[in-house]
Amino acid sequence: MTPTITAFERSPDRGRGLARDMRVRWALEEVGQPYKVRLVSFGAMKEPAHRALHPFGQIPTYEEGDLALFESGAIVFYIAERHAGLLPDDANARARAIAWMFAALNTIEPPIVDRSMAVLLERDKSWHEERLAILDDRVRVRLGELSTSLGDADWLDNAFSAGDLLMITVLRRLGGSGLLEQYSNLSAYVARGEARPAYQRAFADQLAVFTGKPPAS
Ligand code: GTB
Repeated sequence: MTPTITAFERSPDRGRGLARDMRVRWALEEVGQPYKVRLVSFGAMKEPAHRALHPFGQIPTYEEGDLALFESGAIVFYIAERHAGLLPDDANARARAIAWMFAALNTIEPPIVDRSMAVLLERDKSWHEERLAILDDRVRVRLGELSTSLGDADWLDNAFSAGDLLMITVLRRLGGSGLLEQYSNLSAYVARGEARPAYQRAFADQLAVFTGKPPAS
């Protein structure tokens, strides 16, 4: 059965792969699972029909037969559990890859989101610069630790996994901040993820929603 995901009808990033449906698209592309996309407006997201799929009235959602899922991390995990390619077979390596999925969403993403929200919503406040410096420092602490852990490896734990997929989508949100560039191995890591054919297909599909052009084949 072909799953259906939801995505922004009009993404604030103009389809540059920052909205969280990108993670789900990328995971589906990595495992070779075709999918459909239902685009939703900001208004429709808050209507009962969408809230029946997503209690918080957000995207992405994932529907497959009787199953309706929300939370991008849970959706990527579901996909990774059911298809080969995103989690190792070895039990210990699999558990470590899952730990990296949680690390991406629970440890690295929160300070990055705090920073982007401050840039988006608090620019006009008198204390903005002072607060931004604090938020930048918090992000730098985590990037420094992540950079040390990655070292000169290609991926977080040997083979590419759903942990890398989530981590790279999280780190991409720092684009334009200049923070990622301070860690050359992390910049190269993100570029390595973005170079994957599955990522490129997912990105082109998300961009096509905004440009109205079908992805180049
Ligand atoms: N924890 C949830 C998950 O991981 O699925 C969070 C889902 C979420 O934040 N969804 C956002 C949403 O639906 C879109 S991704 N927002 C509408 C609302 O809450 O009313 C967040 C996002 C949106 C846009 C950009 N951008 O344009 O740069 C980046 C990230």
